[in-house]
Amino acid sequence: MEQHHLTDRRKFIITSARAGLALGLGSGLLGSLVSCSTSRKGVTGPGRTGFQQTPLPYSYGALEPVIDSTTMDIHYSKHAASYATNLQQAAQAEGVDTSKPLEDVLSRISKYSTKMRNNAGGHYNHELFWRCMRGRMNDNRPAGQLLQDIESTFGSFGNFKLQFSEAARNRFGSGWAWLVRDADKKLKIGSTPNQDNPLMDVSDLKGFPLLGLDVWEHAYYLKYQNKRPDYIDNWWNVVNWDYVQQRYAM
Ligand code: MN3
Repeated sequence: MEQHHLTDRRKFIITSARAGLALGLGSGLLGSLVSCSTSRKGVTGPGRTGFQQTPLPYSYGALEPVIDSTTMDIHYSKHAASYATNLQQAAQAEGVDTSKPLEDVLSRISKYSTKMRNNAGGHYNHELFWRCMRGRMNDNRPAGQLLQDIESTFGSFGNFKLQFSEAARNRFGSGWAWLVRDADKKLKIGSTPNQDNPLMDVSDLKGFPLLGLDVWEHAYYLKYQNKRPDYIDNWWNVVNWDYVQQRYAM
């Protein structure tokens, strides 16, 4: 299974490299595109998510010991895969043009079915979630403008983590915790129920998602059982701040 991912990933990188050469892109820009999400219809960036599940950017075991390999396998290949499949069914049934970004659907989600809401959200949230993580790092923190703005908004990086963790702990039942940039370009922390997200017109929390944390039990139960706070505390060590910064710079 992991071999299969690597193969897909390699194919994508080769395709992207060709596309990059065709567009005359420098290797620096190409590098940042490669780390963004991808789809079979071509390169998509953080503001353009496709309707297909893209390859996991690392192996199932890459986030050990914070997130165990079995959880990642089931989460990616079963839970997230079925959101993508069900989203494609809903898109076909409801006449959605899947060559357009999924973000277009999310911003008008109240016009669609509950099946669309649950699966468009589920697919988008997981595509983002995988990219918001990487292998464990000590003293893992953002840098540059994002760090400065986190410090000026929340007082300190430590305070930011406390507030975000609290939002994640206190989300009753299933849902997500978020760091977003709102319409006034301010950083904001919040949470959403089920598979809703801050791009949806029905969401109380609105903004462009920079960082998302899945607090559904399927994301942590095998390793952490009922101890959601331990999962949240450990998760900070695998946040991919480079990716979050890339989204913030958009
Ligand atoms: Mn999940």
